[in-house]
Amino acid sequence: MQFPDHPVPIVVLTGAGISKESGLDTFRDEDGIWSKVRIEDVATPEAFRRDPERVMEFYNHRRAGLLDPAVHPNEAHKALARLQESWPEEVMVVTQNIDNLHERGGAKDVVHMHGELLKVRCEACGNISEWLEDLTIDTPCFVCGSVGTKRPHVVWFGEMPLHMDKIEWALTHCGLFVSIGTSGNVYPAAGFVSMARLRGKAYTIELNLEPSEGSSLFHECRHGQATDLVPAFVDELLMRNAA
Ligand code: BJW
Repeated sequence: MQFPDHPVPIVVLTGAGISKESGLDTFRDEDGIWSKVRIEDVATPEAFRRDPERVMEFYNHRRAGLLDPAVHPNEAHKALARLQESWPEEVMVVTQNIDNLHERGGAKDVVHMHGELLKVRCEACGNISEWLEDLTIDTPCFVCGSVGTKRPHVVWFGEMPLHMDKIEWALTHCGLFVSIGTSGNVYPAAGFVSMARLRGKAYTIELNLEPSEGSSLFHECRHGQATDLVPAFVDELLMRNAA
């Protein structure tokens, strides 16, 4: 299969690697988050039921890290916003990341399949609201007044990722699928490349520091830092389109 020779709808999937050069940790690299805390202690509904304070402390720490003034969107986030702005067809950015660096880099309508760190959800009334401070188990819901029902608006293992209908539709109708900075360890995101190839008949490209778990499934792989690879790839796409 060849690289598309005309503008096609694009789906871009991003993971923690795209935000690494902005100063946010990845999960499965040697110094990543899962080398410091156990998934079973902080990223499952069971962990939250067993020890909500521990889980909230984990997300409070990461929220404060994201709000650190030294953390900015990098050239890879900005390049994807430039692609959305200039590409004649739809460019859907689907991210597994719960940070807001795509939006701050200028991207529009970002699909956060694993939730958002700067939002909390009330399990009693379902209200989702922006949240920039520490969250505690005593924080009442300002909509329904319940106490002990607020949680980080993130998707833990065993929970259903968000916006799946919209994502699957886009994967089925895209002509190009680009996966950036993700290790391909977590489903359903790890299965998107196959869905785009088989259902969408898309050309598929991986841009990652190193070969991911599923790198053999892609038509093409480029390896290096996201801030080098992504701007160069976007320039290449826009030049092909201009030619
Ligand atoms: C760079 C770089 C640089 C570094 N430049 N690159 C099918 C088969 C087997 C299991 C399952 C299956 N389907 C579902 C499952 C179960 C499970 C799962 O996948 N388990 C696996 C471990 C096998 N999946 C789920 O539970 C999901 N839910 C689900 O499927 O629901 C269906 C269902 C539910 C109920 C009933 C019935 C059905 C939910 C998954 C939730 C994931 N949540 C987390 C944490 C929450 C958010 C948070 O706290 O941030 O999401 S886990 C964590 O991993 C986080 C990430 O979004 C996710 C992916 O990680 P990512 O982004 O790939 O990061 P890394 O660190 O792994 O990789 C970074 C990459 O970047 C590396 O390759 C580096 O080399 C690279 N890199 N620097 C470029 N500068």
